[in-house]
Amino acid sequence: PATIFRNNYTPPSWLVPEISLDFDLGTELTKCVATLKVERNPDGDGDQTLHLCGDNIAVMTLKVDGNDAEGWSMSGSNLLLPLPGSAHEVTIETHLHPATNSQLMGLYASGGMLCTQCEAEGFRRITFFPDRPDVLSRYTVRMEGPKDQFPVLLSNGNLADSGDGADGRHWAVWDDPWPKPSYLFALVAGQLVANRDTFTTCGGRKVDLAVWVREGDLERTDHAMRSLIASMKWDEETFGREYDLDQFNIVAVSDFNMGAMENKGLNIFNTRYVLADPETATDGDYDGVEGVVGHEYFHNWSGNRITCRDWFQLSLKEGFTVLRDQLFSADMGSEPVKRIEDVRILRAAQFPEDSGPLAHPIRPDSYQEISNFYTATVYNKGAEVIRMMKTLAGDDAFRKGTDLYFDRHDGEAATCEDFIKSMEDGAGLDLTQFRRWYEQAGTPRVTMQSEFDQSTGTVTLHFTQKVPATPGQPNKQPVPIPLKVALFDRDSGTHTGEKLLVLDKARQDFTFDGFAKPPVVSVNRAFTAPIQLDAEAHDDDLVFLAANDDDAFARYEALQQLVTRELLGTIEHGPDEKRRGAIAEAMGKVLDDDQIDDLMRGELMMLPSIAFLLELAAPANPVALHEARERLKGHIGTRLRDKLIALHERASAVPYGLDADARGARKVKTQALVMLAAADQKEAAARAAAQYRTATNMTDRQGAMMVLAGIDCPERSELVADFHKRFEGNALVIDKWFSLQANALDPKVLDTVEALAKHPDFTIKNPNRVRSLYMTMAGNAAAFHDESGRGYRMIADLVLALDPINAQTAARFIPALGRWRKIEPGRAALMRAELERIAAAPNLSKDTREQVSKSLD
Ligand code: B3K
Ligand code: ZN
Repeated sequence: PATIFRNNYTPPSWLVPEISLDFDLGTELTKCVATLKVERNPDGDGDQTLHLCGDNIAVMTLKVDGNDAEGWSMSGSNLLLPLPGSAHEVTIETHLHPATNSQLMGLYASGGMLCTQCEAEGFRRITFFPDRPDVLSRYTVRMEGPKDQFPVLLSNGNLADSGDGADGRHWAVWDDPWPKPSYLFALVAGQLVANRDTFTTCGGRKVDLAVWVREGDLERTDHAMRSLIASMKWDEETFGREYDLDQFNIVAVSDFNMGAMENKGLNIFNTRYVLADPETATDGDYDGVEGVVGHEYFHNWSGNRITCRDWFQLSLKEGFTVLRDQLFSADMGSEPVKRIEDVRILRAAQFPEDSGPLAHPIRPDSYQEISNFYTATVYNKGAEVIRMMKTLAGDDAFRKGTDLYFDRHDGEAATCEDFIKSMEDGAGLDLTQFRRWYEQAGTPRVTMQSEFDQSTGTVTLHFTQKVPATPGQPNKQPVPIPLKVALFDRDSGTHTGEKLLVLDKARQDFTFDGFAKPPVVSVNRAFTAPIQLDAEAHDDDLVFLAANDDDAFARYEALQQLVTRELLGTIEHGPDEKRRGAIAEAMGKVLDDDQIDDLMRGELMMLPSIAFLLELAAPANPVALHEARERLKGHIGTRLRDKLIALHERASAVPYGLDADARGARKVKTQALVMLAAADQKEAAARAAAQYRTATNMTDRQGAMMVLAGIDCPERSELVADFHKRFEGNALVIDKWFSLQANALDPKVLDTVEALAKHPDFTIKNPNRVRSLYMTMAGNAAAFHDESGRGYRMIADLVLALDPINAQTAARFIPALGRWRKIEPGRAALMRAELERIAAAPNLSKDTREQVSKSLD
């Protein structure tokens, strides 16, 4: 497959200022007539030929200015149309087959309804078009179809007209006044019902809001609607962004490759991020709905009003929009808890990517298949990079920078460089060296040693930084790393103020004076920089910070570091009794501390993930790491048994509610159960079964089931069956039923996964179902890394079966196997062998081919 390079960008030769699309709808056959007003681009290369992308479509008719076109040809799947002169009207008819579109890109059918997904390159599966984000057009869409089958007809923009036709047919015309790239086009037709509300913008525009779902799901849409209204208000208040159409529609679809899609005025969502009620959705699911509804809404400015010049600039919209949704969720809930969650995701998903064969800068230099670059790096590290600008600028200056960016580039297809320049000019930053964060892949490694001079009362912090080599980038330069630091007096437990240090050289020292004794150093507070920090702190200092740090993130971090140190030590030379004691004691303080709320307590109780630990231990035996982690949990559970039981009981008495206290209670309830289960399975099984049986909500039920699924006891099979029976027919909860079992800490879990793949509810055609079984198993270290290699084989078998059906989803399983360099040699060889088996298959998709070949390099 061809590699596309960022540096080869050239402006389009032809522009399409207007397009009208006319759809004659049917699930088996949809006819599409596209009329493009094309104009030669004065800034283009003067190419006489109009290049139109196509994918899996054929030309039925082609006209230029009303006459049959002449001299056109196909180049692969693309259409080449030589055009003299500088402006024409091109009309193209294509025939689409939504029911057989299993890739879920372009126009497809999902449960009888029709919907589209065009980002990144799906529009070319609908009609021939210059399918690149720097071609912006005004869209008018007419669609017509049988009214009983498609009573609801939606597209981007505002409804302009509608009416009934002959033979039970009807039609609608939608008009979007805002020029947009083709990837933001959307159409939905089907039997849907709406939860409606209105929002009046700060400028007085009354917007009709609707969340469209299938009939039975309506009662689960209130949280999505509340989240939408909150997002609209928040973006006005926080970023000065007002909505710009009279309508805003969200549609929930059960077959969807990703989380959701920000199509202008018509967001299309995976049902998973729309539907929520207490009985079927966990607190985590509620947060997911709020975050994704916010994310897609925020794209209306960061993505739609200002879009990307080319796909290398993807982080321009995604990194910024992730930061915006993170800040939104922090404002809606607990800021420190949200920060901890975001860092946990970064460490578990992005750090491994950044140190593996698929590492790429947040603004990549090349790609074969752009779908492979919707990554944790582009999204989450991209958000961290913009967060650093905010830290460096301060909140007010940062807002000046974003205001300037929105103002300067409104209506344009912009670049990351445009964003950086706006930040420099608006926020008053010099980002010359900072640009390296866009250029270089790899998580910077920072070391810190502190040195105390008794005679002068000074403390010197000695830092080094190194950005590791990554594929194609052997030599790296230092980046500016903003680090919030505080120096604590170990007697009083206080510090004299937080400082922001900017580390911009390979080695650098910072000196502080006025200390009678060596202080305890707290570094990278609030995780101001996305780095791996190796600070030489004594265990006692970590214990001190875990108990005393006034930065909630730093407190969490100290405990995580202490646990990490112990787990890495355990797999090298066995447990350290003294440290284990210190950990249990620190955890005990967490349980007792009435200064922190339960949401934070729940965070502090979670041990670092295996994915994160593998980054530090590599190459390692993941199963040994997993077992060490379980044993440490068991040790804590045994030592703190009484406190954990008391906590579980206190939390169980809190009635259901969506307020922070009630949510916090549910969070610590399950965390307590998890620790108790690691200590005494039998006792915990009874407690978990009781929690399941008395559960009034999915958070408690899922938490109990998660623990039970890992314990070989009579209640397990009974309650697993009960769960299925209770929620039969609710696809999202049946997804949970699959993933709870695939996630179980059970030696027989691979047998279970194999059996579940044959369950009548399993289907390889639905991405949510596939992920709930297989992505979960791939994330279950003890299962996936089973010594026999069976976990690896099952994932490879899945990739081979899924690739022809849904290449995008199949390719997402490759990174799990691609991590073989982090794994001890025996297992690594088995992982590689599976990658080779995939690579040897004929007709692999471009998506899977790119990921596999890079993973083997
Ligand atoms: N922009 C979409 C991503 C769709 C990508 C499909 N390959 C979702 C989002 O980030 O909001
Ligand atoms: Zn996005």
